[in-house]
Amino acid sequence: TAVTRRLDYAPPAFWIDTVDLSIDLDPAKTRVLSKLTVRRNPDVPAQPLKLDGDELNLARVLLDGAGCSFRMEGEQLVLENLPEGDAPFALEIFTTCSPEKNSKLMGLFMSGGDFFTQCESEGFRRITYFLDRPDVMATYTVTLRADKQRWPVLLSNGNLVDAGELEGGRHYATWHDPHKKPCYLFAVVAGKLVAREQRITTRSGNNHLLQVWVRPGDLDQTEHAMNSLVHAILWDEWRFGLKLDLERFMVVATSDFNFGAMENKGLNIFNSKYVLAKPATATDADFEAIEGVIGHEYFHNWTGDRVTCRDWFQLSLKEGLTVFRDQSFSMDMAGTASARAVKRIGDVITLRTVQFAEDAGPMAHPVRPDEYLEITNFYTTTIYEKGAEVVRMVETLLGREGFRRGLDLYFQRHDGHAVTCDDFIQTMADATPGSALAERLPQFKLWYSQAGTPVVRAQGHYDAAAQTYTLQLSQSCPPTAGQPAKQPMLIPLRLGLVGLDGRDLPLTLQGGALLHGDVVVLHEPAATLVFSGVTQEPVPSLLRGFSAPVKLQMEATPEQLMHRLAHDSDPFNRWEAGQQLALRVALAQLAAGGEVAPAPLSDAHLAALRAVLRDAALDAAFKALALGLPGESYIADQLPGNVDPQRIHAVREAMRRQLAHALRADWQWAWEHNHDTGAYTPDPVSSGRRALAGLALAMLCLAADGDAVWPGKAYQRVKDAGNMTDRENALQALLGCGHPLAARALEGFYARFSHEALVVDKWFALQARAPDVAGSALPAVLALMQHPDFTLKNPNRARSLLFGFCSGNPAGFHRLDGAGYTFWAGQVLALDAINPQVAARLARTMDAWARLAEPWRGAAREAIARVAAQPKLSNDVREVVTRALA
Ligand code: HT7
Ligand code: ZN
Repeated sequence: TAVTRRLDYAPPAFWIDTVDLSIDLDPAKTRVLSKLTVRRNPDVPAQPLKLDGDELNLARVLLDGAGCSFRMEGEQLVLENLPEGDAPFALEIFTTCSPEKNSKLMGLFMSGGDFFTQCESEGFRRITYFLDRPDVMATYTVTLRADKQRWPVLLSNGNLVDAGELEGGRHYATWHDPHKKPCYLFAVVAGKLVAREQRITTRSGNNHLLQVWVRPGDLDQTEHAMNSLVHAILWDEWRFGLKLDLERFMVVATSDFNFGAMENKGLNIFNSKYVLAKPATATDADFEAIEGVIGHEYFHNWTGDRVTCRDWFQLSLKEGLTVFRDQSFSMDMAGTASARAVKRIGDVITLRTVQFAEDAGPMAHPVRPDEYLEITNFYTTTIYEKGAEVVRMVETLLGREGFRRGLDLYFQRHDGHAVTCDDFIQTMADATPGSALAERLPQFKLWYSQAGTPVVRAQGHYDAAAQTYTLQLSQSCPPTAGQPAKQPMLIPLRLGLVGLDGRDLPLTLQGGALLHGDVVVLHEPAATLVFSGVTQEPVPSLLRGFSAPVKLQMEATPEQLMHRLAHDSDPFNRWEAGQQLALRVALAQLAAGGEVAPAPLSDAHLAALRAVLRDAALDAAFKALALGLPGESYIADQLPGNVDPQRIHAVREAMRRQLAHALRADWQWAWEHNHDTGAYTPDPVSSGRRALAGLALAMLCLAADGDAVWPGKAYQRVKDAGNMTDRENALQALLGCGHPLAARALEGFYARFSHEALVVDKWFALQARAPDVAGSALPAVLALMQHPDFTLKNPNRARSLLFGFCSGNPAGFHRLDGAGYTFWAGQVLALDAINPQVAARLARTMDAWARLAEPWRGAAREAIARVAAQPKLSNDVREVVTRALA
């Protein structure tokens, strides 16, 4: 298949106004009759109608009720002799497909004996022939027929308009969706399902039926998802004036799903991981993720469904904006300033560890890509998380009010249309004339077209006599594939100057004003800012709240960093100062060569961390983050190349052990004050306390030095914890210190939860990430692959073990003998034959291979080349490995 390019976009030659689908559901052979009203697009020169298809069996085509000629061009169905003129004509297409053979989980597939669909991006063509592109929007009526006993519930988008019995034990349901939509938002579900139901009346007085559909035994795990949905609906109306536009809104869970969830109009389909939760089986992180993903899919109803993408290059139009909205929602739900900051820090950790790495690797692409071989490879952290940062910068530039005005205009102008990233940003500027965005719109748009992470360098100088503080800023952006030279970007930098007493000094910028009192808009390659009336030498605090997705490089002494760790009024930068301190220690150790120092952290550094841990004014959640060390891959990303993953692991472990030993009494204190959180609720305060208690327990186990007390306590907690967060943390603590009790604890854990698929996933993942004692990790993973519960066919299961090992266990994976990479290659190929999307994601775990030192680099190249040499590779995996080797 050829590369698709953004600049080749052309409007469709035909429009499809209505779609009437009759689907006779059968696992082996589902019969689909599609009746379409089609008309020529008068703005496009006459040409044949080419309908997309994929793995379909075509039985019959009728044009205005009569047989007609057609031909196949590859997988496309081509009709040439169509009526002239603009008048609509009727097409009837009868096809069959086989859901039970559909292991790709795109189109119509089966999960646990039930039927589900996944149509984004190009799955609808696996159900029927169609113009499978998001700018073709139609009104859908869908009749489903199925055996009533096996599939008593029949769902599709919109409103149920008819239902009844049929002969032979079958039944039917007809659904009509009043909203025009692109086919990627079409959905069908049929199964033995039950629903938690709730009626809500919104601010505007409208009444809606909400349903969360799950398998019969899972109803007790739907309360949190339902609460999250209610909160999301109320929040969107409160914050953005966006109302639910459907009488009925449904969420359905399936345990076989390639992604997190899908925003089908009125019928969101979810990976069960993002719906099902009860305290006994789901962790705080799971509860938080459910709120975020339920919010995300619901928010798509406006940013995605009502205003959709013109083409798939515009994916970030809906995804970046919707991630920004779900992040804002979760922050508002978190409540306190501290809990908001904790959420922001979590989001930035993801961005910096995953997206920055993507931007520096072979799959680097702009937020609005220029080309793809397989679009599903571009559901990336750049499109999602960097895209959300771009929207966040728009909000920073416009202010909350201006941003709201912009979004109001966006819906006024574009509701019901398929539009572009340019349309979005132009609207935001048009709504806010004179704003920092409107003034420099073409430059801001570089965020959509330039790949790579910009670097901002800053240097400060204090002039005591003049009482000025001068800040010299410059920016650059590294070359990425196809973009050797970059232009300067528009970068909003939120900043402060921290005084001796830890309080912010007043900011007076010579010859200019700061946006919102604390934001500098850097647009030149280099700029000098002079702050006057600075009565003492300040400690600069730049990029507060992570106001732009850039790498900030600024010299700072350990004392300055410790001052900010102790005092910065911006909690994000307070945390960041601690990360910088730790990072410097790690980088110094890596640069030093020779034996890894057993105790690399200075006494002052340890004292600063102790002070944070003991600070009565700080929340436990913040403390847990501030005492956490940067991850191994993030440390690796800071190196120019020649990465030795084993040494990075050894250095970080030395730091961790020292932190465990030196602060032993403080960890014990933290444990005692936080380990009992009473009856479980997933609120930020008690989940923060559980996080800190979990960290303390892991540290105490690590510092046990042969003493059985703390490992014994951890073992006991695995047995009798009142919730999954505490239980999993305790198990992780035992595994993390390599204690022999871990094996028994794992056994007991499995015995207790073997019937809970999502917990069994955790059980596999925990072991995949377990320390590599004497090369034991890979053999353990190989043994787990033989476990009766393991299967490559279920994406969650495959991810928990394979991704857990290949990306979550660097020391185990990057073996000196290269066996980790050989294993990776084998699994990518095995998965590719089943589910190319999941295989391509696994393939991406080797993205950073070229930055490795020898012998890893050579072994990695060989493994990737082995995959690339496979003749029957999917486009998904081919694109990833070809780029990796380019
Ligand atoms: N918009 C949804 C994308 C999605 C997807 C894409 C490719 C293959 C399978 C998929 N399942 C869902 C997810 C979202 O951003 O809400
Ligand atoms: Zn989304």
